[in-house]
Amino acid sequence: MLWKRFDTVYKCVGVLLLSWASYVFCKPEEVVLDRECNAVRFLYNSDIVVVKNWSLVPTDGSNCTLGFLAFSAYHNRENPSRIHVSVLHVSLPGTKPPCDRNRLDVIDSDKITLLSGPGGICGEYSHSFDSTKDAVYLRLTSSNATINGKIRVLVSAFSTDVCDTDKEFSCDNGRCVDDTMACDGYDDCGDNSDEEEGCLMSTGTIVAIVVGSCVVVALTAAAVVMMLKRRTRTGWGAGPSMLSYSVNEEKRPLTSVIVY
Ligand SMILES: [Ca+2]
Repeated sequence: MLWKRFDTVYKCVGVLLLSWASYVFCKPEEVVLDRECNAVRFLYNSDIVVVKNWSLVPTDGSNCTLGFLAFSAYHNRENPSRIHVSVLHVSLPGTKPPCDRNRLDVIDSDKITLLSGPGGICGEYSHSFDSTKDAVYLRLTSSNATINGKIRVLVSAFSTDVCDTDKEFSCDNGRCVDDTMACDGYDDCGDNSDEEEGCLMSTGTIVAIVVGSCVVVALTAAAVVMMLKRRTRTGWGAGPSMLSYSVNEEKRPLTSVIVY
């Protein structure tokens, strides 16, 4: 009986954990550049590109290039999706462009045009770029396998076509991005309109809400159980009194009985 009383608590915890998991798993997928040299990935929404093992990046004069091809189920090939590239963080040995030893280049769909300019990206640099068509390439060139550099780049597919409002978020700048990219903590529109103030809660805030809510529900359930036990002991509210009479009972006059 007591076990069933806490059924509501378990349901509450389940719903809150599902909400938290939904928030966590809607984050952009992390893509490790050094594990996917010379590959091309389909980009349905957004990815975060990082480098984890610099010894895997060629230092023989060649490079490590990872391509992204925007793919959307909502727009046709006559009006293909494009890619917004946002360099969130770069820390590469060097000072600033032109970068000679270690550099990151952002290359347009034609595989020739350097969106990031002829000097490349090194040192500490933060900027964003838009592809002209549906592909973009990140090219990493390194001369040292032991450098302790860091790269964190956001690539986001967007469209300038008419938005499918059932499945896409309409940015203030006229772009469309997948619904899953709204309120995920990253500026995918390019004008930050998909990250309106207050729409994103930190992981700590979410954990605090989950724990706090479940404690409140557990305490409420415990109070209800204690109240029910108390009622059982005192008999209060245990059912109708045995002294009650039926209002429909017919009142008959007393008559004398003659015994022979
Ligand atoms: Ca976003």
